[in-house]
Amino acid sequence: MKVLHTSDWHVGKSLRGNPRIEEHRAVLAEVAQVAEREAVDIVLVTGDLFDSAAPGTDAQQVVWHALLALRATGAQVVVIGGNHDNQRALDAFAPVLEAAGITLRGRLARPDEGGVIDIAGRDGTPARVALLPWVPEREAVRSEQLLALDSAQTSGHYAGRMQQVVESLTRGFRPDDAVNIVAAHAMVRGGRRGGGEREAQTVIEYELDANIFPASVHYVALGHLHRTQQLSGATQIWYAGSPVQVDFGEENDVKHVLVVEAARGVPAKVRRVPITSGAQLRTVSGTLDELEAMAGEVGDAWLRVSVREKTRPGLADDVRALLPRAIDVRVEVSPDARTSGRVPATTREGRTPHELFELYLDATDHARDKGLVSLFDRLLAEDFEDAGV
Ligand SMILES: [Mn+2]
Repeated sequence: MKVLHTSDWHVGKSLRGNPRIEEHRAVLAEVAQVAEREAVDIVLVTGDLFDSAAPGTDAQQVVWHALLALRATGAQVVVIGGNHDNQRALDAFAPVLEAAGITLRGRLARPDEGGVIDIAGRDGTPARVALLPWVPEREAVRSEQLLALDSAQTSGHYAGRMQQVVESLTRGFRPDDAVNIVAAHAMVRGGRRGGGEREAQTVIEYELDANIFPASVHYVALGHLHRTQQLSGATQIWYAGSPVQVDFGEENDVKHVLVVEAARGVPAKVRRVPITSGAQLRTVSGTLDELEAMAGEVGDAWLRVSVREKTRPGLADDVRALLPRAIDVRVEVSPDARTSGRVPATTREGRTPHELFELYLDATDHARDKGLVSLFDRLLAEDFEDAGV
């Protein structure tokens, strides 16, 4: 039996106001091509389909279309909610997708109420999948306990409750009966962050131990962290990671989906399949001349640019004219300016504001821009007028 595991799409995510919807469309089409080519039996999408709890209509169109395209490959499609998703909204929509043969579980359900599902592969091989969507802390721990416990106790409590949840979901698993799978959106200890995850929900309070997944499970499909990675434990435990670089913390990551080959009674084999349709995120630095020379080579990458020039008005615009995909432009402060950034008091004595402003520009490595100095003079004069001086 073949399973394709993908996660953390974050559709609707924009970068400093630049929409990435077309990128997502291309990336998810590539994921569907992999599912088709590999003729997988099951596609698992382990949460954070959307970047926000109130996704725009274009983001919704891309996600529903992608799920239907995956289903059209002949695979069974199973989806759980992540912390970025509106988990209740996913559940409200689930019956519609169910009619299309797609299982969508926004929130945790009891094992006998949809928390564990049985699926047959193309050749009739049975699979049993336990679904563990993101569980917010307030739902795992009763509110009065949250109030009465300190952070360390609450942390243990969350992990303890989640361990009970996993035990209850996997109680019926027998390694020889079926291919047993857990699909979870969770922070599991030992995982390395990508950088684009929501900080508050990767903290220690939410950390689960990898040992809560029993050896009777053939494969644990995790979502939440954006870097593709395997965790050590009693079985195969993997984060698929996001199929696009979600944030600059992920700029050196290769993005993947995972193709898992599993059979009853033997350990699963996991293979990474790179997904390359997304634009790269890159950090570059240099003088304007050096940046101009890079323009051909950076292609369609989104850029964080550090420019090595004296600060002056319009510098960022000049960088964007050379590199239109520069979404973040910073001026690199030279070591000289950093150490001599202050004008000594003796030099300041007896100077006019105009002279002091010029000294400040020199000392902080700014160009002595005539326009800027005269703007300073004008503002200073206005200020005196307003004050009735
Ligand atoms: Mn997440």
